[in-house]
Amino acid sequence: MAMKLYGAALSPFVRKTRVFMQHKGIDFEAVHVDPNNPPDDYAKINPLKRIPALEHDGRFLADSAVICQYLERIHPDSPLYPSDPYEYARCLWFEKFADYEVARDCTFAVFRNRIVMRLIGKECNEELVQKALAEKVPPLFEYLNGELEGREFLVGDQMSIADIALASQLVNFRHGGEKVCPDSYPNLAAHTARMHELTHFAKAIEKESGFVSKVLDAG
Ligand SMILES: N[C@@H](CCC(=O)N[C@@H](CS)C(=O)NCC(=O)O)C(=O)O
Repeated sequence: MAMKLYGAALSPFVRKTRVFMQHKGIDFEAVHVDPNNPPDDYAKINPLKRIPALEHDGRFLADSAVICQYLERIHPDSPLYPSDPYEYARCLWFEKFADYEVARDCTFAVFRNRIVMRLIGKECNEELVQKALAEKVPPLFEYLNGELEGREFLVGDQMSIADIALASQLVNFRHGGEKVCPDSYPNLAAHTARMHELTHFAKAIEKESGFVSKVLDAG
């Protein structure tokens, strides 16, 4: 039986997990769960009621980082974690940086206010968005831009979970009407452009952008 991935298309954590699975050629059924209104029994799958969650052979896992590590163990082909111990740890560091720091300021401040709030009929707090853009985002981008100096990928010379996690958060930044400024952060802008051009990201962006435009038009 195919695995089931519970979640919604616009979630950066779900997209990250989906791109990871697609890259590895893992078959899965996408089961829609709206994080703003999850079904009553979803707490049995994830007590935090967050997305994504994975069902495999009747067992469940939650959290994109946990799910991806599990999938890497059971599908080691097309590896998305480096084998060198230090590089492996660096990769986890960048994944965490994307999932917690970049997510907080690019997804939860910018995207959530400008898109999700409209979707659920609430007001966008543009003041909070502007504060994030002026004060919170620049140090994050400066750091990532420096780490990408002379490099194609965040760690080693192959794409890893770190690149996927970061690029996925920056899809939400883009849906929120922002982009990584190429004049201020040329390495990060180039990395983001390369990642977003990859087939699985490009298809997701195209599909999601149509939906985001409708949300904006309706608002
Ligand atoms: N660290 C988690 C974060 C998951 C997360 O925050 N998902 C959001 C959607 S983008 C969610 O489910 N929010 C609903 C809530 O927190 O109640 C992961 O990587 O899976």
